[in-house]
Amino acid sequence: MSVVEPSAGRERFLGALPSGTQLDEVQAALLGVPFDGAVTYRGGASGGPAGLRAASDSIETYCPKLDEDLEDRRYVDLGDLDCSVPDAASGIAGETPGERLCRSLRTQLDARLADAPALPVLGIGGDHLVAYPFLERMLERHADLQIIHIDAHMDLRDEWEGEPFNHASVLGRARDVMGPDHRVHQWGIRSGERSEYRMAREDARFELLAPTLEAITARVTALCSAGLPLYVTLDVDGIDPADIPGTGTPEPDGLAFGAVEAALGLLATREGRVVGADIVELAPALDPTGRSSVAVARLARTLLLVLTR
Ligand SMILES: [Mn+2]
Repeated sequence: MSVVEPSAGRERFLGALPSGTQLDEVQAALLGVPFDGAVTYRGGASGGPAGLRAASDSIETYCPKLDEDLEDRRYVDLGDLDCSVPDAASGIAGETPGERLCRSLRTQLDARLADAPALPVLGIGGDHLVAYPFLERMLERHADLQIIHIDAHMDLRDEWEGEPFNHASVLGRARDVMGPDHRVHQWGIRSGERSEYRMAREDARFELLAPTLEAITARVTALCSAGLPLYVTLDVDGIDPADIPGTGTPEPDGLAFGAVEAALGLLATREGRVVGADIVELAPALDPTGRSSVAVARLARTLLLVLTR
């Protein structure tokens, strides 16, 4: 049984339980993945986990919109995964550095959760590539997994400069291992190559929802009623850069912060089954005002309330 050490003070809602907490005593766990070596424009997402933990000090544990308080929930911050990229001589399988990194992260993830394999986990990136091992693990565990993909970008490329495992191709790699009953519900996407849009249109397992709260509400309600296992991969650049400028690949005309918070909040109130989530692409250093990290901490609070219900 793992003995876990919180990585922030108790006044922060991340790292909220004292050291010595056992994994079978908690309802969810949080894991940081401070890696941004797979970005295509600007770095900084490696600072995401630390920035989010620090910003969690600035907001309350109580969510007035949901009338729920994280103080009533039991979760633990398991700290960060080792994000060093294994080289070809490391013995870790993988044709490319990105693939070897994903293998290494997956191995660490499985080891951390060996005593509680079904425990819902919130992964904190890092660039979007780090979501791959979390997604892959959930796709393997749930043959009918429903992925809610909130993002500005399709992320369905074959490769980026010769690397198939990149933040611009992470959903493409997930697609490679998806089965016939897996689905991806995309929301907020407004950027991609023509070929990525074509791929999403032609693959019946993908659906691009209208960028409205009504569209996501209807979909979440239907998925929850059907009792299907849900996984949320939240790239913060899905939200408008006016609300979250601290991200590496901003794209105008995004989702309103309040709509995204409301959509995630639905998952806390509907009788759904959310088996895991990640938040990626927060780059605190790209926003000197600090408001991006605070905004993302609000979304992390909501997702923790979802995962611990
Ligand atoms: Mn993106």
